[in-house]
Amino acid sequence: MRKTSMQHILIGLLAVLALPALLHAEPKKPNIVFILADDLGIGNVGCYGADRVKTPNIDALARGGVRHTHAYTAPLCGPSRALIMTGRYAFRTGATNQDATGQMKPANEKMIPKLLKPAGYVSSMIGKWGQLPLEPSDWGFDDSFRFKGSGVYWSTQEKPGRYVVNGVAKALKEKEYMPDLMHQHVVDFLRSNREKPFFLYYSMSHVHAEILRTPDSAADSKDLFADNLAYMDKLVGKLVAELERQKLREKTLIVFFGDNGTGKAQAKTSTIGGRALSGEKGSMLEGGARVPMIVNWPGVTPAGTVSTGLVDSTDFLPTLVELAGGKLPSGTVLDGKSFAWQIRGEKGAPRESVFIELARMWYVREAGWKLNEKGELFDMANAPFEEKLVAAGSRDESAQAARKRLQSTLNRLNPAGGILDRGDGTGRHANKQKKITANESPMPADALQPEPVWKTAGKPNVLFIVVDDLRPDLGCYGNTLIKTPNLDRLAARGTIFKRAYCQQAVCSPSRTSVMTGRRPDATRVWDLVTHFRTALPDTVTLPQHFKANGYHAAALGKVYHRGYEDGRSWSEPHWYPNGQTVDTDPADSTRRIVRKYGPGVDTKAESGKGPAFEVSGRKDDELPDGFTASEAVSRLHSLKSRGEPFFLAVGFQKPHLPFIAPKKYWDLYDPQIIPVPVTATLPKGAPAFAGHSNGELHSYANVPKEDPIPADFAKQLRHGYYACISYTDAQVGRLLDALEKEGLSENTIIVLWGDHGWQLGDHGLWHKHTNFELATRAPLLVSVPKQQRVGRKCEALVEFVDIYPTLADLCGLPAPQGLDGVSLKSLIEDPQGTVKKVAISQYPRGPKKAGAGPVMGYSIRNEQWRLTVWLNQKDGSTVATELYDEQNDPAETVNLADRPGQKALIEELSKYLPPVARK
Ligand SMILES: [Ca+2]
Ligand SMILES: [Ca+2]
Repeated sequence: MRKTSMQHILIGLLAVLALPALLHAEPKKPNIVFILADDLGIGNVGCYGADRVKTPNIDALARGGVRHTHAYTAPLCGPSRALIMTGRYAFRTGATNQDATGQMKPANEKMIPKLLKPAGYVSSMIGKWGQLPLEPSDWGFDDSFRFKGSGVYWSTQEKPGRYVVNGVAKALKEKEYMPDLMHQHVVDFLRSNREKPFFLYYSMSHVHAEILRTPDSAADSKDLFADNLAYMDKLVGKLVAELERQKLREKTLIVFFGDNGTGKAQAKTSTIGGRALSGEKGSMLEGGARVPMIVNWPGVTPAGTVSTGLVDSTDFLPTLVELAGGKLPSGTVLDGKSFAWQIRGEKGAPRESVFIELARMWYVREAGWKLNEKGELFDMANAPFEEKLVAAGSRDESAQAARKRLQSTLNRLNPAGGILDRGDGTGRHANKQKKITANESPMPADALQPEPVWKTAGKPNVLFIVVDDLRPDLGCYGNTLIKTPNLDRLAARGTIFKRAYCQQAVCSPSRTSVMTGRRPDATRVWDLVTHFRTALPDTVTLPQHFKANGYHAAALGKVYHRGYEDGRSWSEPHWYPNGQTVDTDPADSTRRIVRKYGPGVDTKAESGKGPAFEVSGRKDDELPDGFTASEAVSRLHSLKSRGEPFFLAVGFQKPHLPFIAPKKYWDLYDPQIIPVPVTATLPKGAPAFAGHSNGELHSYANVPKEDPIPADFAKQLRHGYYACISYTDAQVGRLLDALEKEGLSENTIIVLWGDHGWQLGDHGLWHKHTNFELATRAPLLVSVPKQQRVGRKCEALVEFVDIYPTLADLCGLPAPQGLDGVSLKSLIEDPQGTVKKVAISQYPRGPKKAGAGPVMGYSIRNEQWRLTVWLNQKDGSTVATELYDEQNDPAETVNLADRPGQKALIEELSKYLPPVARK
């Protein structure tokens, strides 16, 4: 029957009237119920096409809301939950593995409930809380019911079913089913908070192993896993029914999410359309990270839609905070991107890629491709069932374009520049047998070792290796592209000082500082033309101190800056790979030099007049560092038979310019996957003289004369730098092999350091010569025979002036007077400790560059900040100030010194400024 025109008018009028009313009725702040299922993959949910099971209640949520097909999170419980709760990636929070999540602190991280509280929300955490640290209340939850461990169901399980309700510890009684107790607490919470907006984080036991019978299981059940899925689904249904009963359903947003993919035991049989997924829980494959996700807010989310857009579990925090009308934390990097627009049924753009990290593995995934930390590209067209590795040299244009896009995303995120995993590489609990207490490092207990060498009789030898211009681009420092198996081998038997800083980022001042244990202002070596004996004629150098205490001290290759050798340091003339031996008159500080020549290799190509790089056709030993390694191997053999302890210093020249390495080391790298700098300009607001004009690089014959260095040439330089590091790594490997062969490993301390950092086009700069983080931070590895904690990364701030007192301490030599550093022995014993509050570096600039002065830039680095103050060396006045937030801006893109509110911080850090050194 045709409607009358009056009916039409009425309907139209009602619609007009109803529209604002509806808008008004629409709750501004939804209640939020976040259901997190444990180890539930997409192959376990009916509406995702799961073959094995029916999940009618979850499917009903999908029918009434949005089902997401491409939602991702970390493939293990703890790291995944950290992402959800903080909205930040693991390399920022440190939550890289199941134990490391425990290191997050409320001072550094804000979780969702804390951000919802100012918007008037009351929050409850019900269920599994592991492996998040502290109590839920420490992170902003007002109410909590938490159980210990995972997969807790019955009191008969091996692990006791303890749980804590708002601080009161309880034990699961016989016949009590933990999921039912949790549901009851959910009901209680809803009933008592129905008037306020609330956030309920419902972290289910299901369906984490151990898979046991449920209260509904038939006595002869053939598929307990299906029973558990059905019970979980039933609990979801009961929760929805309770919301309806409380008349809360229309005002409540439900998010249903899985914390990681299906566990290994169930993965093969959790098929979709008869096919198993690629990978499972804990893997870096689709089956690890791709999880079910349904969002349902009646009347708001467009019902029955399927979204194929990417969602990253860091997105929940900004999304929920936006919906709640809360405020996001400032001064911290959030990785999540709000999809609140999608929940409201509005237009918006989904994120372009997701980032997944576990242990030291990671990948970035976009719609059709994924690229991992090893530079492997996968075609994901047949995901989640198949992931096809694309050959490294593939000329397929879309693959090449994808590689470029994804690599640039990885470069921007720069996970290797953040907090790196210190676990065993699996991301799992490091040692299940070992009980971890709050004060203990959650690291594996090393095998019981005998007493460290410094506690035993006899003097250990010292192998002292210095590598020229080596920045911490090493595997053991978290660079996943570089191939440094031997340096990593050394690191695995020692301590990795992750935050070691040189005192001045150029050869002679830095080396002099290490060898004398004094800062550049004491040695007055700030350049390449001054000998430290000028200012400190009688100083006792590090090897000299060892020599005086019964050691045989010898030097091979570049240890001091070339031409500034020191005869008093060594027991024999200083050997160089070009066949020269150099001795200076030990009684005479004017450096009268005695030179002798023996057989050597040609080092002419090393001068600044040849090309900046060369793919060399020579063998390892036909280049200087290989020749030096051979000499060192034969010296170790002869030193062993001397019957006195030795201090053998070995200096390697590469990766100093020019980048000459045998071809096989170049062949280790596809130049396309070597990262480009995060930033190619000076920090915003930095004085121009904080940088330089790349003079050292331009001194090589084939280098374009203008800055910036063209991209293709820069790529070759970076390739050459990597090739040279791997070449030097191989030479270090020969020394380690020789120590073993000679039976010296058990009584030789090994120290390896790079003399300063290096800029590989970062800030538009090449080489060193600045006060920036990349120039001042350098590798420092110390290995002591029988040290108890090996392979540990020590995050404590240390300085190169500490090397001298450390070695003296480790070898039981008397502590020399007047050194500027401190012993790091305590950090070798306990890498979690600290020895100093700041590390200080410096760099001078002449009056021409600085425009006033000359000036000395002193750079103070503490845990988070780098303050650099440039002082006029004539009158001590401040010429410029730089302040960088190394935590939130590790690439140093913005000088914050002039920002309001930094005055107190600058004053605090300025307390560590030394008096300016007058020229
Ligand atoms: Ca899990
Ligand atoms: Ca150097």
